[in-house]
Amino acid sequence: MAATVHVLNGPNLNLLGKRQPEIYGRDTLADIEAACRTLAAELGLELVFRQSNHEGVLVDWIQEAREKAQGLIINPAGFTTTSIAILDALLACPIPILEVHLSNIHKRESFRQHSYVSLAATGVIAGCGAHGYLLALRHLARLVQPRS
Ligand code: CA2
Repeated sequence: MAATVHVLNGPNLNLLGKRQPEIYGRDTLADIEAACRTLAAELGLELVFRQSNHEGVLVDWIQEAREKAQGLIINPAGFTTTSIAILDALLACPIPILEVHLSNIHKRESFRQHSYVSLAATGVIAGCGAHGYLLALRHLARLVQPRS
């Protein structure tokens, strides 16, 4: 059976492509989803791709991933630096977790540079734009479908 990867996106990422392209690029979230779907099909992965502006909804989806997914990609956006609830949900989720940021958060304001989510992440990709999601998918494919 194909492994399933859930991709979760946090607050304001629904605005991608409409504002601040110099920081976040010109791709919309729908463009990123389409690229992820194409690559997931190539890699033989099932994909669930979601965005919410609400912390509790993201916690519910992480708990759902715990039951239904073999790998998780999360761009927690503004909750990266604030949400212990999201961190706790991720710590209770025993599957590989890749944290993705479009921008290089380490090159930006100091308040963006600390991530609670990184404490639960298997790996972190930042500063590769929309391509970061594809890098994360490729890496998860190696983790969830190890070659013998
Ligand atoms: O670089 C990233 O992916 C971030 O997670 C994006 C978050 C930001 O708070 C993090 O520090 C880094 C912001 C997402 C909001 O994206 C917008 C896109 C277009 C217009 C307005 C916001």
